[in-house]
Amino acid sequence: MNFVMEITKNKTTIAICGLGYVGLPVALLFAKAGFKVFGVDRSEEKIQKINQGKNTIEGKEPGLKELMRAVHKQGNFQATTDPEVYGKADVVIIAVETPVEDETHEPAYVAMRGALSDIGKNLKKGAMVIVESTIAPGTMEKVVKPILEQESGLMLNKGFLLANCPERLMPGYLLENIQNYNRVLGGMSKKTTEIAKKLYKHIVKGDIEETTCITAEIVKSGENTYRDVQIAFANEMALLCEAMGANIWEVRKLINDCRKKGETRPEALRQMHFPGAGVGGHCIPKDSWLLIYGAKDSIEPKLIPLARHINDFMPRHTFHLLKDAFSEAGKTLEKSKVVVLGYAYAGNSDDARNTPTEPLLKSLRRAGAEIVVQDPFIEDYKTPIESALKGAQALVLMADHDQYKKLNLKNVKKLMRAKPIIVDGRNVFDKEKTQKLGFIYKGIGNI
Ligand code: SAJ
Repeated sequence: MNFVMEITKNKTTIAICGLGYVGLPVALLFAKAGFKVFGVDRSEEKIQKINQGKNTIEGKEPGLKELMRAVHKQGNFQATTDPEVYGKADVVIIAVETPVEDETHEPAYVAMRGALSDIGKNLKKGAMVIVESTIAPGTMEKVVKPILEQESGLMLNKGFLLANCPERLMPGYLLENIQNYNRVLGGMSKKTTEIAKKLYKHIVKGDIEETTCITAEIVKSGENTYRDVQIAFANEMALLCEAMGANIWEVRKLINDCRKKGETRPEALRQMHFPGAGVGGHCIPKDSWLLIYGAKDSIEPKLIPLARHINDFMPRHTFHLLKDAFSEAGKTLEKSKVVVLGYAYAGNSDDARNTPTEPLLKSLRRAGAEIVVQDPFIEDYKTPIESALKGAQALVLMADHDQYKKLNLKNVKKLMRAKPIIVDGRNVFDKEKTQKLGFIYKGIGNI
């Protein structure tokens, strides 16, 4: 079997399955490097825009528009909805979404299974398939391999090669991340890993760390689980500080400073993360569930699901702080105007996937508040901040956009009703200063 052993620009054809915030930049970088690249996506509208050289990724992505234009000029990248192009590819890279079910937290592989079926049906003998999507450990063995074998009639490592090279992208830094971050690469055979490494070396300047498939799957979901658990620790410390009358931000600084001087063992350092009004985004809330799903028949982890519940509790806790502030002000939440600053899941982002603001809004609606959401990055919520705040009894800060950090609180107070309330979900305002101005201030971990 003549496998795709030689990765050469003028010979190797690449097909990218899924032209989202992962697949499109990867396709463009391989095309820029000189490969013939096909991009496959289900959205006809997206395909048309891409084939006109238009960037379809939302938000500020340094260099992406220029790369799009350059590749469009080169003419070696074609987008299509037609899965038959997989039959022309020596390498197929899968970059489709892998969400988890809301209730069961099990992987929802609808897009992945559809992609694998399309690819399998058209797969060229001797081709290599690489999965970049974040998947539960064991998915390559139990889902990817069987579907490809069944649909293609080829056997793994006899008729096609298979590898996992998880993406490590952050919206806003896509091209920088792909080119500079280290990558973990796990092939289903040593040979596959070697060949795939040669391919990625054309677009990745960072280290490409070779390992097994299962290890690559665990590393990707594990590195985000690590972050979720760290954030949960910071959140629980914030709740403890509220209960004991301390300021989490002073506590956090003093803890993180505890070994800075002269410590040579990084593992001895403390790096408490930031407590806040919740954990949103496209990966942190789901990757923990993907990780533990991989071992669901063997063990039931305790810490990781608990960390998820602590982080998911924080929007509710933010609502509790608001209720406490209303009692202190002697006002009722019902029918009072409450302004929520920030719908995006993170500061200076226009991404609202799994935003913690949504569960907060649910609590506010249930309490009968008159709600105004303001967010300079989100189309539906671009109300000018002054008109949003006019006549408000309370503001709840949920995303630390730069615009909110520049707010003149003296003016804010003039706009709001008597005994104005600030609930600070991201430590943007100074508690003492806001209290001096006459606000009732409640910050996460600093009340
Ligand atoms: N958050 C906290 N406290 C923290 C850090 C984050 O409450 O200390 C909250 C944020 O407000 C947000 C959510 O968690 O709601 C996620 O924030 P994030 O900074 O983790 O941003 P993401 O979701 O874009 O995570 C990505 C991840 N990158 C990849 O999956 C390739 C993650 O691994 C990175 O560590 C993270 O970016 C990053 O460093 O910014």
